[in-house]
Amino acid sequence: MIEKKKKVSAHERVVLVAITTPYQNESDTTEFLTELAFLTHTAGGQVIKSFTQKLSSPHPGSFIGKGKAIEIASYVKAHNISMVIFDDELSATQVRNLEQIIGVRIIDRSGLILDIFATRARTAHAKTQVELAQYEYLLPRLAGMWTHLSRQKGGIGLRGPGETEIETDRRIVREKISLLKKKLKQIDKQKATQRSNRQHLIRVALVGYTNVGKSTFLNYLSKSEVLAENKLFATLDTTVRKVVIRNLPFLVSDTVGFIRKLPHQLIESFKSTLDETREADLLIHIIDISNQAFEKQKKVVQKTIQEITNSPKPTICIYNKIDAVNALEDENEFDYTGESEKFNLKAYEKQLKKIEDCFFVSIKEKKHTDQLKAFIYEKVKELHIKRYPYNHFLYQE
Ligand SMILES: Nc1nc2c(ncn2[C@@H]2O[C@H](COP(=O)(O)OP(=O)(O)OP(=O)(O)O)[C@@H](O)[C@H]2O)c(=O)[nH]1
Ligand SMILES: [Mg+2]
Repeated sequence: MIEKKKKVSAHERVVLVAITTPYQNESDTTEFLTELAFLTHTAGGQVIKSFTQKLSSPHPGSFIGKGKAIEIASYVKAHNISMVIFDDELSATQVRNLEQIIGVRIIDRSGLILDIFATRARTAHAKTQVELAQYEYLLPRLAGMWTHLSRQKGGIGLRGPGETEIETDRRIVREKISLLKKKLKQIDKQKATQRSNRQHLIRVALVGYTNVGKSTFLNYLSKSEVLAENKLFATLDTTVRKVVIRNLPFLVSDTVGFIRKLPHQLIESFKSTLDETREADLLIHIIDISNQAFEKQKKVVQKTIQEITNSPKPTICIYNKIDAVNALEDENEFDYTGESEKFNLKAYEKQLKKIEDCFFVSIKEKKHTDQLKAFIYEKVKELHIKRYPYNHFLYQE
């Protein structure tokens, strides 16, 4: 029968694998591997080593070359590794072949992300969404899993289960999927009613890559306690808080963070979590400027926002964690040697301010947050007057 166990156990010794291709250069691969290591850490695993291979395209049968797979197999044996995680999505055949060569469990980035989501889901809504995504992910992989399971039972020489059993499982999974979809529809209906019952207030949505400080910012604004921690996907649900700046109340939502190479099953099933974002009057896009890949992360978020919203929305960009950036003090100063690798934050900020509404802050250390708050107040007030012209009492000073 279908087994839905947690994929990564605590302190599991893990090896990571990524490839460089004409579409993903070496520095991209390094960034992806850093992120994959953080994801593994979030899931409770311990990364012992990473392997990379340069390929013109992935091998259809085993993703990486056979020689590389054999090299990994001998490393795995010698270092007591129990799992290998690939940065890209693997087909059922690739998983099966790799498990045969390497001899330990193989999962891919999508499987790992789903695993993290599964352990972090708290509410019925998030749990249902994750479960749906897991079954959608499982469906095309059932055949591969069967071979794996029969081998695990020590069935060397035994034949795997017949086609009929796989078919039975496929049918069960499909039934599960349609049941979960129905359940989600029901939850969505309740949520929509909740949203329409809200007072006439401007709605602001916090968006951003995972771990940039969205929940920390909501806590700062509302003085509430939303879980914020240095792990990926600390937040899976949407939290909405009423915030009051001076005498102006408005609603702020904090939601799931984005990540590159997000499994498409997850985007699909998490669509309704993003309803707040879709319906918001103003977006606040938080960026972690201390992360080397911040510009790419920003683009991924912008692209995802474009996909879920119909028309562009007014947006404020917050470049957070300036306390953690190795920056030059003066905007006219330049690091000619390039040795200290210092970032000219001030010059960069000046340049960006010409093209977008942006603030460079440290939410944690409350650096420049007062100016930011004042700006948010002005923006919300402007939107409020436009939207509710008769509702004067809210913004009279
Ligand atoms: N150095 C520094 N760290 C910060 C700052 N703001 C937030 N953090 C830290 O960044 C980590 C992630 O913060 P969260 O608020 O959980 O981030 P998030 O965007 O809600 O993350 P997810 O919900 O996981 O997507 C936490 O460890 C915070 O303490 C800051 O200004 N500077
Ligand atoms: Mg969060």
